[in-house]
Amino acid sequence: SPLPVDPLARFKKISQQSAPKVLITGSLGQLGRGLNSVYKYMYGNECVTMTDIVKVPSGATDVNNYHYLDILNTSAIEEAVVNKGIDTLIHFSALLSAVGEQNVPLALQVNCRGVENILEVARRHKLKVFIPSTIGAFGPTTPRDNTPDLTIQVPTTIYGVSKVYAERLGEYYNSKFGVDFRCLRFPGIISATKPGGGTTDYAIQIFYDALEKGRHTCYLRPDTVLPMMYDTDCMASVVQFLAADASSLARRTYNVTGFSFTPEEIAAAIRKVMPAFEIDYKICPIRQAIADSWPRSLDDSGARQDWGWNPEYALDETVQIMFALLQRETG
Ligand code: AKB
Repeated sequence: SPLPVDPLARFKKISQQSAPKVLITGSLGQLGRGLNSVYKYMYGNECVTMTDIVKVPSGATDVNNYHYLDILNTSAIEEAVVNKGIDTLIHFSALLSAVGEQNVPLALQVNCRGVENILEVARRHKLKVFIPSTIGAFGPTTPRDNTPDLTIQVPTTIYGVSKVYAERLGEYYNSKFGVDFRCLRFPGIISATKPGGGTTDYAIQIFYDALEKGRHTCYLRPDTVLPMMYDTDCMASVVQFLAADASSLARRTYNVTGFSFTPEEIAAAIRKVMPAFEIDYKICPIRQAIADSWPRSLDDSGARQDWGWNPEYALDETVQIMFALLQRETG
């Protein structure tokens, strides 16, 4: 069935600039494939090099120009940058919040050593570099509603600690060495791709379960409010932020967000499309504690003012497009 909106249409507006040469790390994760499609659509097949450490899933038709790249190996990153004439690094490799708690040494390696390597390569080769941060970079002492760009950041997960480190190290590389570092703090991202190891993952799994079983068992309490954003808005925020003139940026790290809801509220939105949908709850204490330490909503007025950020999807539109995409995927 046709999609309610053409997800790529808005990117035409941004594609007036000359084509960047982009390398994406962790490109087979939740966000990489979508961003690859957007850049390909805007500038043609050759502008993106996708990299990761796993094999391409069989049947994937959207993966092109793909290479093995271990972000813990600085000279391998450099080799790819030099060989491909890269000018922009988009660093998506990371262990997410829930899985990070299960393997702290690996989280430190991937999330901290990886960021150090990426920033060093960006410094040496004068690259623009995007590293996402997250609501996880805030903690229980942060104001939880309308959390501003500049506020208390005392996270209680290794994921959050590593993301504050990435933010601070990137800002330091910017002021000390002039590296064009850019960073957005994302809420939970809702996409038609399975994520791995996050606290906000239920907001994706709920759609797969709705279509497969007509019901979902949620690991968060029904009243847990978290900020979220639909995939296309997330892609637009990256592309638009990277294209923004450096002189318009008041800082290098901004909040961006879409809308906030509880499991109860998303279940109600799903029932508008699938009236028989049911939800029940089996709380995971680890993920609940993480969610309870995070903001309920983000203030992204800085991004709106400085570089024109403007999300397009609210909850109902997100539900509609998720069903349309997943139904198309499963035939
Ligand atoms: C997670 O839940 O860990 C991520 C995030 C909000 O950064 N999706």
